[in-house]
Amino acid sequence: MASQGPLYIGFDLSTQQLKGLVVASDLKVVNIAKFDFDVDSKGFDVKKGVLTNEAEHEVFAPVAMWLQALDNVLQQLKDQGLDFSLVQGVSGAGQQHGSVYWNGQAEDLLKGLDKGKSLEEQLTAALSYPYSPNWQDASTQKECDEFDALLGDEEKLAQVTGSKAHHRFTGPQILRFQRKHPEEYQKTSRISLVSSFLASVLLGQVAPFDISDVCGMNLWDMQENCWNEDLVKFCAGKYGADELKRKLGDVPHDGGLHLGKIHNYFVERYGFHPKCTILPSTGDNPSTILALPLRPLDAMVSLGTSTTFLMSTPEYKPDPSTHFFNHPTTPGLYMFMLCYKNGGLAREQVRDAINDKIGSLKGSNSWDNFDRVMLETAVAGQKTDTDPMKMGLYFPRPEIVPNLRNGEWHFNYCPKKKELQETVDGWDRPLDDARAIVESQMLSLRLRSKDLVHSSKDGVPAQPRRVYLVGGGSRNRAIAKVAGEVLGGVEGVYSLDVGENACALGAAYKAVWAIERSPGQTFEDLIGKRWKEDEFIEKIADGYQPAAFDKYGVAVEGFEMMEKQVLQQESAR
Ligand code: XUL
Repeated sequence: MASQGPLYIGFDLSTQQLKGLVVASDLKVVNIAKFDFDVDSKGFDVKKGVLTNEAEHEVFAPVAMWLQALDNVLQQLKDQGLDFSLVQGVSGAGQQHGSVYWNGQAEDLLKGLDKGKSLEEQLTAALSYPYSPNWQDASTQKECDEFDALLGDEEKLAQVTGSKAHHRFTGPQILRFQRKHPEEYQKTSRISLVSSFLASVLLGQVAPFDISDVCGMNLWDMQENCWNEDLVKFCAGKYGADELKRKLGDVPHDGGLHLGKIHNYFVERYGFHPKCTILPSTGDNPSTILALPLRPLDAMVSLGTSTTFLMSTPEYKPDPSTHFFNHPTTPGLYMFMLCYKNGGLAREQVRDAINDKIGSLKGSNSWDNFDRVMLETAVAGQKTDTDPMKMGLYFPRPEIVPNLRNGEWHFNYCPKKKELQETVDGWDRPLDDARAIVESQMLSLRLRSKDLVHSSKDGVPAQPRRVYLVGGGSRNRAIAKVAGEVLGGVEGVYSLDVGENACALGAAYKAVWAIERSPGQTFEDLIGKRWKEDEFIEKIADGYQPAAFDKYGVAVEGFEMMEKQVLQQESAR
């Protein structure tokens, strides 16, 4: 039966698709529609949602394609019978760091949207540059070096902005943009992030940046919660800081701020209620932590093509290898993030090698052999306490955590002597790689999150309370078991079975909270009261196992030494 109560839309404008997901006040999903950029877009020759200029390591997306997608997704929801007049609030999530450049006509064109024409027809002319640099862009090494050096070094930049300079971060991207495209930069009246671009179109005026997503720019001072003057001035170059600040706009601190009512275009074309409220859209990672009432000490691990580790924490402990963002809804909390390039592909390569070796599943995508071999292998590949521990690094793609070229390295580690040896002596490859690769990915997470976890029970060492797995790998119970053995998880390891929808769901929940909260009520409190744990999550592994957890505490020391050694070797090459 169609829902009669208030409804909320969460959009997810990600790299390869736009999704619109509708929930009711009780958080149940009632509609969902998708637009796949490669398959569904007309007139854009994108691959995996983007265009590339390999010579300059540029990756970018045509903004007009996103406008086409927004009309299409809304039309699909209408065709599904969604009663738009019940929608009280709309929020969204955008791929992080991407920037959109509006020209001097943008405000008028946004305001004057006419229901008789598409968004693409009307707003393409509002852009001073037709493309949005994508988070996979790697064209800004020079600008990153300059950003890191400006405040002293990468530690200092991380201390101030929550992250060292990264190619994809918007500050280095804007710096390169103003140098490479001076005319377009001068014609730019406002700059949006992908998230605030989405809110702008819905609102019919340029929307401010979101308080969490703004931290993905290397321009925001996390502790002062304002623009860092030195960084903005440097980024603006000869055009001046005041001018750039005008382009960036003011940033409200409330992630649930009511930005305004939806533009009449959407009322007339799709049947939205004129009072429907637009809320700030945030980044896709901050939105993902809103897909459940994540408590401090809970961790989310996304096991997709890449690996992402997310925590909500009251502590700000920046480091060049990690990221801190303002929490998207809750002042006083931060989102901690580790963002790797490698993950699923590396595990699949080991799986395929094992299937080839065993023969029974040659050429298949089955995980049966991998899982069995991994669970039969002892912790750290150590059959007896006197054997060395086996550990490795598996990077089919260049990695960012740590910053290393693609490659594979194998080591034996003797914990008593704290000795490392680069060797495959004693390894039965590729079988021993099954446990070693999953351990390697999890040990890296344990190493880098160790300062954020605490003991939540007497006598139990510091570790996450719960580990939630999302993404493709989250359905694999064997991987979940090893993840729990390495990372811990006092209450266990859970899969959040929302498929690829976590991010859109988080955006829709944010809209529910922003509209229905009582004064001062936190997101965690409101969503926590409505969230039905037994329907939304499943416990898939026990988590903390004292003996294994202690052994991995020893292994993590060897792992850290191994990374340092490989980094040294590589820089000497
Ligand atoms: C995070 C990042 C990616 C994108 C993906 O820093 O760059 O996770 O947000 O859309």
